Amino acid sequence: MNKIRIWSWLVCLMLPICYVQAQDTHWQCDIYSYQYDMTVYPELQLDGQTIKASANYELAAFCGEECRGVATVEIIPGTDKTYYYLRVRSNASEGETITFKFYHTATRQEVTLNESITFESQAMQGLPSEPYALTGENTVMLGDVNGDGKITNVDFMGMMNYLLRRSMSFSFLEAAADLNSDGKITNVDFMKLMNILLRR
Ligand SMILES: [Ca+2]
Ligand SMILES: [Ca+2]
Repeated sequence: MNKIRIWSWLVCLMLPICYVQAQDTHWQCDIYSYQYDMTVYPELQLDGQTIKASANYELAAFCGEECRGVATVEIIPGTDKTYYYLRVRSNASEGETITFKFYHTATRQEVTLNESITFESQAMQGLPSEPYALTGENTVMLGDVNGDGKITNVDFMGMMNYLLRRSMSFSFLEAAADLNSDGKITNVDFMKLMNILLRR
């Protein structure tokens, strides 16, 4: 009896957690609706530059318009290196065409990537050490942290205020501020932005 009670409690506790996790991502895939899966270790390359795997860029797999998997961001133990891990689902053991998109959390844009693969149950595309490149165009103008389509002194002040943790009058686009695409906003990005403005 006690065991049943403990399990009931655990289930009650777990349900809200599962619900919250499902809401955390832009796209969702009902993994229990599919019989087969394959694994992709993708790497996002925008305008020829590798983007560090992070929650700022959500990667997902599609068959037509149906989401077939959302990548998680994994960390290589003992390092600050991250990689995407994507389980792709299907109800056909092979043959479906799988395409990919990324969602940019700062600008809320969905962008379709250039590559597609053919689904094959239990297959693996790429490795954490040798990821499969998914290429596309960056929709963010790096340095344009207020998102008005130009790089001006307003962006410079915005960047400075962000680094000094001061408040500002516009919503700060973190992805546009990461000018060296290392997933962090630091003085290095600030110097890069300053160089862009000084070159004008
Ligand atoms: Ca701007
Ligand atoms: Ca950076």
